[in-house]
Amino acid sequence: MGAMEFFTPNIEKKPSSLRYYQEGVPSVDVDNWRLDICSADGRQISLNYATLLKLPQTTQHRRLVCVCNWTIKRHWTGVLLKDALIAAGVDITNLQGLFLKQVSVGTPEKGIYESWIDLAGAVARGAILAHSVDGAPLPPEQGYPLRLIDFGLYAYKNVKGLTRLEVTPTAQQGHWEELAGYSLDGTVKPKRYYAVDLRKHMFTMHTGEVTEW
Ligand SMILES: Nc1nc2c(c(=O)[nH]1)N[C@H]1C(S)=C(S)[C@@H](COP(=O)(O)O)O[C@H]1N2
Ligand SMILES: [Mo]
Repeated sequence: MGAMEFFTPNIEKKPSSLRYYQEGVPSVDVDNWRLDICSADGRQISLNYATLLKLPQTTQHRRLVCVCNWTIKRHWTGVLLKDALIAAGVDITNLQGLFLKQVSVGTPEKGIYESWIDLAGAVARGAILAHSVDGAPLPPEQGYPLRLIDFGLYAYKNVKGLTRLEVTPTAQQGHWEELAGYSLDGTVKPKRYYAVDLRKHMFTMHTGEVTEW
């Protein structure tokens, strides 16, 4: 894969990720980092970074949308959420009515960031656990070592610096839902957004992932 394949135009115009790391950028030692995945019945497994890299990998050119009206399309590499759940022994044929709680590493000063998403929907939409963007490991402020992205949802539903996933029957409000009244569901709305990569305002006419530009 050539470097050009992973080029994002106007990347220097992207809003600062420091503004979108509510709990502060954690410093993660990847040798001690784990992704814990907890099933609905309480069984838990821990995947280390090397194990994650051994699962089937996927690179996808998809658009992330922030609720505050900017969006950027980049090349995300990682593992399908579905494949990580299978590796954890989660029965993915029966996810209806369940939610996925995501928990960040956090910092001692500002705590952690959590988000609950509809699990069946996330799997159906091809949500990914991304460890790289545009061909390089995630920079610390963009969620190193791992972030979940469900491209049908606003980015506040997608946790950077991820360390724990829990399958659960109930959803709670995360940081921005509580503070700013953003919807618990988080589905991207039909609206005008500023596309950083295109350097222009664009409309999307439907709800969910923006795939037409
Ligand atoms: N752990 C954590 N993840 C987070 C956030 C956060 O504050 N903490 N902010 C979210 C919001 S509101 C946005 S817009 C995106 C920003 O991602 P970026 O740093 O790649 O721009 O991260 C999301 N994930
Ligand atoms: Mo956001």
